[in-house]
Amino acid sequence: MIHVVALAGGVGGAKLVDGLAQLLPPENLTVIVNTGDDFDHLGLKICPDLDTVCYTLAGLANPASGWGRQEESWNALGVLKALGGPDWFNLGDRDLGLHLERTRRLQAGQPLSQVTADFCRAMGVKHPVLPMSDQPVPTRVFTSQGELAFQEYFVHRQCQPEVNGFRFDNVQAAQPAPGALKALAGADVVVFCPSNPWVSIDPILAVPGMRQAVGERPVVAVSPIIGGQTVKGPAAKMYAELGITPSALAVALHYRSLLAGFVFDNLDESLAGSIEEAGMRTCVTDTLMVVPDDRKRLAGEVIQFCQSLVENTGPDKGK
Ligand code: FO1
Repeated sequence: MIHVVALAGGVGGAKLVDGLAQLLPPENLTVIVNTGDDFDHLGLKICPDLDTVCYTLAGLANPASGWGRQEESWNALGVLKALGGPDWFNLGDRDLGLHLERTRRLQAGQPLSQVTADFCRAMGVKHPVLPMSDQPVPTRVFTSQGELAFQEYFVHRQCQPEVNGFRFDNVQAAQPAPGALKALAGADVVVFCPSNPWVSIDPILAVPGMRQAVGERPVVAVSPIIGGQTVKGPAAKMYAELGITPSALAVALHYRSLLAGFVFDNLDESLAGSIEEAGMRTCVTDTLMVVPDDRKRLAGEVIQFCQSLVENTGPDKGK
């Protein structure tokens, strides 16, 4: 059975990770998660993508939003609001409990990767989930309304300001989290989940050493864009604002130099020729994950595609 390292951001990425985790045992799947979205809020350290992946794998995620927890209550937020505090970022009571404990541990000097591993164990998550780095690498968004912190852009301003670039603060001083490079070196294939290329996958690749380690393995990306639109989030809007027509082809070209294979939706079948011309193999299928069973089905197709790439190209580059 193949060894996979999956790179993931938030909700879309977490769904595919969940499917992969249903088919691959913990020793065959490691997940590396974007932490560029992390921020300090109300004195707490919030790690939205890490939490989304962990809650999803634990079966605790809110099925409606994809982020936060199921069976959530909002008493603390209600009190905060009544007192005139900042209530634009929705933190539920159960979720807050996790943020309190993570913040306490980080302040006591534990690295984020250790805290995440401990929380995964406590929540029954068996597959290794690693933050991209233990050092904070906050994403900054350059917009028509000035430079914004990521969650200020994403949640507070609801992705409305026009985007013209990104910066991953502090990235040169960051290192891949312990275990990340080793997992990549042992992987038969790296899967880029259907996450935002600009602000979910690029920050992971920007951590020094990560792009090179990924580039030494065959890489398969799953498109987060279907029919020119993003399933969730601002990826398509970002492409358009950056002057690139949003499409599965645009995503394939975004990663081009890294990719051995690209998985995209039946709706975009007509792009197959152009994507293959860019030098990668293609897998055209139903990539929309609506109901829980879709995750396992798509993950099965991705694994099969990865296996065929690895078998046909030998143990080397897969290209
Ligand atoms: N996304 C929202 O659109 N609105 C929110 O109020 C919100 C709160 C929130 C709380 C905890 C958490 O882990 C995630 C949360 N998210 C919220 C999602 C998150 O900010 C974004 O989806 C990611 O950063 C992008 O991947």
